[in-house]
Amino acid sequence: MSARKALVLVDVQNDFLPGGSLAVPEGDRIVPVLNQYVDLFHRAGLPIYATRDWHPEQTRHFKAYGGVWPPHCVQGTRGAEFHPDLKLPPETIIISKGMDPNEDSYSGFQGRTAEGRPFAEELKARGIEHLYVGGVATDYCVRHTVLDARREGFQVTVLEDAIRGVDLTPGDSERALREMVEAGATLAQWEDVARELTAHAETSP
Ligand code: VGL
Ligand code: ZN
Repeated sequence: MSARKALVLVDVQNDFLPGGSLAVPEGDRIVPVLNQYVDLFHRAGLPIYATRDWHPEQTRHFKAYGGVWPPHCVQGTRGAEFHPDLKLPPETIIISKGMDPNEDSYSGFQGRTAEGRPFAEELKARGIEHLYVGGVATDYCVRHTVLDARREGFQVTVLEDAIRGVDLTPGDSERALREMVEAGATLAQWEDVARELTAHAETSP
């Protein structure tokens, strides 16, 4: 029997995309690809999660308070909104993270649902065993989310054509991908995933 699947979109927010305060180069190029994945999972009746960085104005995560980043994804600002071209179905479950002013919270697994349920608990309560992960940034939030997912025992497929990195140091994204694979994640592209989900739908009762 195949494991119950879910799509996880990591931090597809204005501040992480071109024009934003912490823009991932070419980050907007993945938005149409993410929309295809959203459509695929939605049609298959599978859950879709969208994580978001959701910081207070003052947090040790920001340069001004001892961190390394310029202000970004401050709660309630335009920069914290999902990219306007991202087509999220109304059933999408939002996972917010980074609210604690003393924590960076790069991982979606440090996040919670609107009801305050930790992400891992939420997934386990729904019987989800296999996560398909896309979004930004490959070398920060995608990396931390994928590594935590493996630690929590989930199967993980990284959507190689639907991620982009910051590369503060050249090669960071490549290294992050290698690390994710070493932790047991699988890399896949659109054709692989479309085939997997279609095959799954055909063999389901
Ligand atoms: C992120 C830097 C700072 C991310 C969040 O979502 O990858 N990166 N905060
Ligand atoms: Zn952040």
